[in-house]
Amino acid sequence: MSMKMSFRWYGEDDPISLEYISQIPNMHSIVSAVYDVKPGEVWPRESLAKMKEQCDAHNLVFDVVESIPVHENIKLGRGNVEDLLETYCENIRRCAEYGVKCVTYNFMPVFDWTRTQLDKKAADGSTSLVMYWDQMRGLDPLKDDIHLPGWDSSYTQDEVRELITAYGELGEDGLWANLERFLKKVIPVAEECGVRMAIHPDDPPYPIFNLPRIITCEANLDRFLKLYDSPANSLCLCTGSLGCAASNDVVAMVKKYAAMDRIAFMHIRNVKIMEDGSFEERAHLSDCGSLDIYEIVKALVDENFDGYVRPDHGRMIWGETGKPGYGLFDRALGATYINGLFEACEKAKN
Ligand SMILES: [Mn+2]
Repeated sequence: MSMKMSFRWYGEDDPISLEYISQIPNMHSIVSAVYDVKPGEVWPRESLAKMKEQCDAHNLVFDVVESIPVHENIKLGRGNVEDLLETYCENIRRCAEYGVKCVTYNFMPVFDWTRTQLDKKAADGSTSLVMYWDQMRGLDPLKDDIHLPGWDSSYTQDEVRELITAYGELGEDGLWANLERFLKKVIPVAEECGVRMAIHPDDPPYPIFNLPRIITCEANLDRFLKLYDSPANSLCLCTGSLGCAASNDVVAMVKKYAAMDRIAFMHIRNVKIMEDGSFEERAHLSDCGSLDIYEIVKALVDENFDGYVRPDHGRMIWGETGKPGYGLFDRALGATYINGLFEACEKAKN
């Protein structure tokens, strides 16, 4: 197979061992990050060296980073932006020194993703992450103390309010301008050191609490890619994030951007969109959700995709506990299913 299968690993604190990950058939790459420094700080070489060493020892390659977080001041274009951009570039250089080929990041204001529950029980007893609009409506982060799962608890409620107000004033146009400034600084460095930057779409791909969201749909992905026309400025195409807006034709997007060679990294998972726009994360199989995973993989194979693939979030099954979305069992099932689709599509093509 020409694609490279990968698995996210949260480092030594991850209850899932590299040994277990290496036992999943066709596993090639580890997707990880340095977790011992704050956003905006330089990643210690010792941490990267250790990560590489640990992966090497299990015949896995540490060549994908998810993610180097983008400091809020870069996204807001305020304060010490120039210093922060310099640090960001230095982190790309350091990752490249240790063999990293792909760096994922996102440009979402304040919160990486939004869900209302992380352990919603399905009829079969498995649990998964969900976002239900009836639990979201009526919440106002400017008035209420909100503790949604996944929201960075390092912020105080006052800090969250200040950020939300600042992003409201910035608006979409301001966020686009700051993204362009980021790309103009960072992409030349990535090109120099042979790294493909892969932006992750907003999750979900529409405004939450009036925060501007820009990496959301085909028109905006086109606009993003044109901001800096280089393979080093590419997408992390997350089927589950783009796929929770019914207006996104994920298969068509995969086909188009794979043909342009602007997908560096695929996150593959399925979601079920409900009538009111709420969504539930589901098993990877096409039948379990709203996305046709077979057609997505077929589009990749048709366009000779040779980038990285990882099974994105899984359900919690077989009594496993741990980081919601990031258990071993269902992600391993997902990887195996995706491997099967790739093998079948490649054999049908030849
Ligand atoms: Mn994703």
